[in-house]
Amino acid sequence: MADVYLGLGSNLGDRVAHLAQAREAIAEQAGDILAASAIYDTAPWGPVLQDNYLNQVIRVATELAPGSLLGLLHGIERDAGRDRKSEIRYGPRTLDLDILIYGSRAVNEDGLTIPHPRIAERAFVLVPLAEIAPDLALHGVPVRELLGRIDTSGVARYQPA
Ligand code: A4P
Ligand code: MG
Repeated sequence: MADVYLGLGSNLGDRVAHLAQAREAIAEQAGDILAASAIYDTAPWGPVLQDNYLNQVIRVATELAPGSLLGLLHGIERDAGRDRKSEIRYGPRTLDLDILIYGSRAVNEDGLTIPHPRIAERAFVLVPLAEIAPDLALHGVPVRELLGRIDTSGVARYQPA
């Protein structure tokens, strides 16, 4: 059984529903959700001008191997209407599911890198991750310490209207 952290994101369509459907499908098909951060409203990171995202991080206990888990997550993204062929890198999407951390495993394969290589520079990942796992170490550095190194001003708890 592996202790896995997943990043959830959406900035197209019914963002709250996309995250809820993802959590439901993950709990059904990957394993129990042991912890879930709040949902955060986050300014878009990266080079593409686009709407704000909702982001969340969850901790899941799974028997699935990393590659199988990634395949499952891609299927859940497709079910949310995501079409990878017609999108741009770092651009808008109905649902994005990233494997952030998989136990203590490092994976460096074509199409799968774990820990996810851009965690330390992304407030939209570190703020929710620090909420549920502040002492978790990423390459030897606790998440709460990584969080202290970046600008978190674009990340706020989501308040439904
Ligand atoms: N892939 C490799 N490693 C992983 C992993 N650990 N987890 C591969 C998941 N996928 C992984 O995914 C493209 C391919 O990456 C996958 O098919 C898989 O084989 P992707 O999500 O389209 O893009 P990416 O290259 O993984 O980029 P990355 O860093 O995940 O960025 P995104 O997801 O493209 O960025 N701003 C805010 N505030 N919040 C966001 O959620 N998201 C994006 C999209 C841009 N700006 C954002 C947000
Ligand atoms: Mg991604």
